[in-house]
Amino acid sequence: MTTIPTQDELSTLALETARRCGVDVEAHAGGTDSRSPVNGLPVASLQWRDAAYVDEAVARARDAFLRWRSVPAPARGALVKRFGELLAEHKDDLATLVSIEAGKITSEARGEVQEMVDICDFAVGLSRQLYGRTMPSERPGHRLMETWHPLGVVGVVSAFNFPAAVWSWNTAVALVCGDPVVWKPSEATPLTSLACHAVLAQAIAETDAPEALSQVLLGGPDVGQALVDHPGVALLSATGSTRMGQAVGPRVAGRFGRSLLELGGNNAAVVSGSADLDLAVRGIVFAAAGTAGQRCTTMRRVIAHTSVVDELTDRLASAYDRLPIGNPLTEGTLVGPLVNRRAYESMEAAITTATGDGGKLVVGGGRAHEDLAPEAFYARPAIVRMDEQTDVVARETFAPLLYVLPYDDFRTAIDLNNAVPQGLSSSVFTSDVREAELFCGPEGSDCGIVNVNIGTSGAEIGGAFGGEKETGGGRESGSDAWRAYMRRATNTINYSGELPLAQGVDFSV
Ligand code: UN1
Repeated sequence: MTTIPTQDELSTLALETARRCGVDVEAHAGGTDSRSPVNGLPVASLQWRDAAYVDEAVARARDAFLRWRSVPAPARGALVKRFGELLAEHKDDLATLVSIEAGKITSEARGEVQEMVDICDFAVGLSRQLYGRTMPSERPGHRLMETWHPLGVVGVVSAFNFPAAVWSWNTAVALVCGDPVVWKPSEATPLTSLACHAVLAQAIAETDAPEALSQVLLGGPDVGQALVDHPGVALLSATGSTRMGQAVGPRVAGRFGRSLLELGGNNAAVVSGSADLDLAVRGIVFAAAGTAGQRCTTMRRVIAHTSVVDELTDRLASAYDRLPIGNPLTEGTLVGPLVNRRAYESMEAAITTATGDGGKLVVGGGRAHEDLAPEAFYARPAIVRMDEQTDVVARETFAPLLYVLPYDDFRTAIDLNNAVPQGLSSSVFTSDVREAELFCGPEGSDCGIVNVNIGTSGAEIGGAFGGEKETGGGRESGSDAWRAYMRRATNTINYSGELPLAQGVDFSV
């Protein structure tokens, strides 16, 4: 039986932890309550900014940009190096805040902070590798090349479920690219964001970098909207629902700003008849029930070959029966709470719709620990066996709800994988190299992340993260995602003493 901390216990722990990360809690006190999903009760009361303040914040960021853009990139890397060291020192404290505000179990919360340390390492290396190409010029005595320059102020709008790591992916890379960041975090996770910012502020102070390289604006949707609309924000990186992205994308495009969108996912695993089922079960349970189903990469669909679908479903159901649900701060818990009542209700509504469509609830559903924590929403991870991919299956329900569908022919499985509006992550469990390659190839999964014999979630930072279709098309984190944070100049350098024109044009006077 789990124990749920009282309001006092949790609030004291949260504020003390934030203080240890360098947050001046008293200076921010007052105003708006935030609740912890752990007990559903208020954990902190903090001042919110209003939309009018965004102007001032962007102006400060702009000043910082004008200085930071001329600092050599490897010297910018020195700031990010220090930031990564401080994050590692504060790993446990930041993880505690993530658990309290996002409801993540300790191991996953620590993993989130590790992801921040990792992206700092990556960005430090990147600070010496912001490569441009050189191209052969068609003209004698000419050189053609491209140079990458800092872009400008980056606005980051982040979601509750990765309240720290997603900001750090953007921030570590933006900083080495020469860009300051103005951050509007989720309303649900204010202390985590203040703590992350405080750690970065310390690194900024220690390395004599401009203070306004990092700003965090606690506030409501109006603050996010003001950032979206501000002409001084060169890149707006937003993580959240597809609906949010549909509002943000066109607004930023309307002012010819750049946007980087990380929106909904409806991620599937195809489990072939040749799959190693032990591996598949473990991979699916982590990806589908881990983080209480609240990752954008959470597995929401399993498309299993008819020869294994029954056995797989039974084995998943028995694993689900053994999942320890409860206080995410307690050792041994694997499934923490949902973020709020709305999330729980949408899960229940989806189960009702799915069973109305002919689906069979195999395991889970309903609430755990209602007696211990009447204001919190601990959902029992659920599996619904479906014959067909109905509308509700094609929607993203941000909760631990997994649909299992059968298939006969591998190409049908690929079609089912792709027949949803979202395109973030996907995986195939198979021992057949031809199936694996087909799934990864041009006729295979249409997602931005395509895995073999691992689940859909838990990507490393080294790769580019993001997806297609309603997922928004953005890529952040590793690989060459840095290019979104810089502007490219193409340079033609003439050292010939003549002036030959391209394409053989003759214009002699
Ligand atoms: C998200 O859910 O918004 O691949 C990000 C993963 C994590 C990031 C998820 N590295 O699951």
